[in-house]
Amino acid sequence: MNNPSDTLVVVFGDQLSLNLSSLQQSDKANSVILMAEVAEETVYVKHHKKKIAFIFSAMRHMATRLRDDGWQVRYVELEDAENTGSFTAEIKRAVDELGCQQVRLTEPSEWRVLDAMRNLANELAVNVNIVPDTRFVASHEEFASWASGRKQLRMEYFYRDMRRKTGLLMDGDQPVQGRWNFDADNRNAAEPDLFMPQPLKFEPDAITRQVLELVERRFADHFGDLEPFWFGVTAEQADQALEHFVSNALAHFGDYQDAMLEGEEFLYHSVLSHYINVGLLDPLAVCRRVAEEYERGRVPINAAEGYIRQIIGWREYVRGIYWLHMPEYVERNFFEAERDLPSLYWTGETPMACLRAAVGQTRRQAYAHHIQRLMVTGNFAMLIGVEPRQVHEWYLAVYTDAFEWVELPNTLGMSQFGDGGLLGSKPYASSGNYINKMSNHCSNCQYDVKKKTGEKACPFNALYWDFLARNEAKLASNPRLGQIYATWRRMSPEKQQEYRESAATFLGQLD
Ligand code: FAD
Ligand code: DLZ
Ligand code: SF4
Repeated sequence: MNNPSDTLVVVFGDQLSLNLSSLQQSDKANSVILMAEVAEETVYVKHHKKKIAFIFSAMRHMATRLRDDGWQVRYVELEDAENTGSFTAEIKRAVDELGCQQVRLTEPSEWRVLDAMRNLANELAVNVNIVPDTRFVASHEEFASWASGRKQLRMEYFYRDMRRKTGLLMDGDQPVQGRWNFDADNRNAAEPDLFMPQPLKFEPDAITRQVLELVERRFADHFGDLEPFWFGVTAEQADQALEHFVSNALAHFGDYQDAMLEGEEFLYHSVLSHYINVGLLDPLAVCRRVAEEYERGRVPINAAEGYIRQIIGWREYVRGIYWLHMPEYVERNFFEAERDLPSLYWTGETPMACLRAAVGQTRRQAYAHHIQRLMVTGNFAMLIGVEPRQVHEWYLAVYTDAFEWVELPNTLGMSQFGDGGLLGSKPYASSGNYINKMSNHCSNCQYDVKKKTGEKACPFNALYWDFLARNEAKLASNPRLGQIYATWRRMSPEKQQEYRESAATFLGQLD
């Protein structure tokens, strides 16, 4: 680079979008793009091997694509001799070596990195221009203004505003078919089906194979199976995966959204979150594609609405909560839970069939669907009282789609109720009954889901009541738990004692 007025445009590993705001505001002739594989990002939590491979390979493919499009790209590989190992040091090195006059970046998705970038701006002699990330429906300001003055934040109301804003599934100013939410139609248990759809899988190309070799060598002690590695790593492949989902699974997405089946890792889920979160798919474009299928009469409303709600509703809502409450959000621990995360979260070794299935596929695929995350691994951690930060760090490490802005509110808020009800109105606590209703795991389990206490009883049953009893002072005033506490109080002291002893025996044997 010879032009001293050049701009260094920093593109992070989850900003792999050609329409990224920092790129749109820069010109090819006077800019150099910096992309860096840095050790610091790979170990701040020890990410699943597949996740590191996915991000590095997608970054390398993006660099090639940007060069093909005429950009100058400075790509720093993990093992480059000069690699300093951190974003800030790599930016400083690039500014010095290239003589850049300014740095531009799209706002990092995580508070930790934004903070580092703001500090860097104070240290560098050149201007650091941080521009908003326009790949979301709601800006930070919009969410903050929606939230301000409300006593309680509820996703459903925010979601309706996002429907109005995007015009998705709208008939003028009314929702199509007269209802905003078709969730009541989405509670079916799935049946084993030989023709169950599978996500589209891709053969690793030469770039991915190089990355796989690197990850195997450098991150052998990280959790998870690296191979088979079948994720797409380009925007074109992510688009193909979207089309595949739309044609094969979307129609049943709603019906079986909450279902779990032994041996079926994906059911009718889209398995697109990792593509969306790193920028290979645009969330709004995905929703438009889904709405189009509904408008053409190819999928029912409960599928299209249910799917779109996850993206313009939940995804946007959790991002809003994250930015409204960071950095203190991560410290929250409403129940003052202190237990360490049991080792079964890493080994998958447990006689509990539902947990074994969820952890096992997490290890194999770096993926589990929402109900497994919420009602199996999340529910169990909350019932046994694991410290929320440890639960958070586990989820952040083990899923390919996990970036703190989306993972933390889902884990600490939605699944652990660690924020005391900021994100959701009541804890997602349940006994074995829920898992039995929504899955066939119990028939494969050495525990008996119908038994309430004792050695053979499903541990979720006693743990559920023990959790409620332990936290009565904090939860009893919650209007949504009134009936449950009334049931607890109606139990005889002997019955209550039996539940609590059964839970204590189980917990005593755990790790
Ligand atoms: P589908 O079931 O096909 O859903 C469609 C899309 O909707 C997803 O691709 C995703 O983009 C979006 N979506 C669905 N639910 C949510 C949600 N609650 N929050 C945000 N987006 C949502 N999602 C992440 O993207 N990253 C995470 O790190 C993450 N951590 C989670 C941790 C816990 C404890 C829980 C309960 C949920 C978490 N989720 C997370 C939300 C959800 O489980 C995943 O988005 C989903 O399982 C991804 O699989 P999929 O693409 O097949 O999703
Ligand atoms: C998750 C991740 C990993 C493992 N490695 C890198 C990396 O080496 N370089 C990079 O730019 N991004 C990486 N990422 C994604 C970042 O953690 C993510 O982009 C930041 O959290 C953004 O705030
Ligand atoms: Fe899970 Fe209990 Fe069913 Fe076993 S019996 S699969 S532990 S819910």
